[in-house]
Amino acid sequence: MGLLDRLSGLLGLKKKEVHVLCLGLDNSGKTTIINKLKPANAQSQDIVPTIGFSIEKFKSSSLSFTVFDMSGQGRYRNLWEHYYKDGQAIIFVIDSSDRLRMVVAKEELDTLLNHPDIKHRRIPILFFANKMDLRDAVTSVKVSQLLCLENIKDKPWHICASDAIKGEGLQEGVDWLQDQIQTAKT
Ligand SMILES: Nc1nc2c(ncn2[C@@H]2O[C@H](COP(=O)(O)OP(=O)(O)OP(=O)(O)O)[C@@H](O)[C@H]2O)c(=O)[nH]1
Ligand SMILES: [Mg+2]
Repeated sequence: MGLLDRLSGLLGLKKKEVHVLCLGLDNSGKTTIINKLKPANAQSQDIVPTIGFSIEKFKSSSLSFTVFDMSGQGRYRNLWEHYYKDGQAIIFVIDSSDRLRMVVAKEELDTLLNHPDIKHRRIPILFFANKMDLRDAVTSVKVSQLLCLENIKDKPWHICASDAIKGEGLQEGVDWLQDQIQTAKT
């Protein structure tokens, strides 16, 4: 750590760093969400399907997030578990208009929740019921029922309806995550 870093840390100017995993099926909108959380001048105009994973950064009022934006494609999903240990929070994104694959999203969530590196930790999970702008989208309450979120008793979780293209619902989610992380550390 450099002298400047240390000084700004001591003065409380430096934001706490948090490692977050962004998970969910391909095409659910993970990269679009993370991109929208960056300052306008750092946002990419061209979002393409993620290959493997990509490391992104964004800040909230008091935290500095490093996000592992994982690919949701079937062939890359086995990469997710290698990053569970270092994750301090999870953002799980669902395409609310993709009724057909909701059951696959649930399977992936259940596998995640039962993983030894996750199962016994009080890691906060923020769900985005994304693509709310689409006509076929079901409500966040319905998404929560389809994924049986009420069964998650040992971890703090929260679900937000979002439209990542317009950026709606994202701030509410990040505010919740920030609160959880700060409460856990104090
Ligand atoms: N209508 C609508 N489209 C969205 C929304 N969020 C993302 N998209 C679109 O959905 C497509 C997939 O978005 P990505 O952000 O690449 O999805 P991803 O989850 O990162 O996908 P992988 O990287 O393949 O796992 C893109 O065409 C986005 O523009 C949303 O809220 N509403
Ligand atoms: Mg992506």
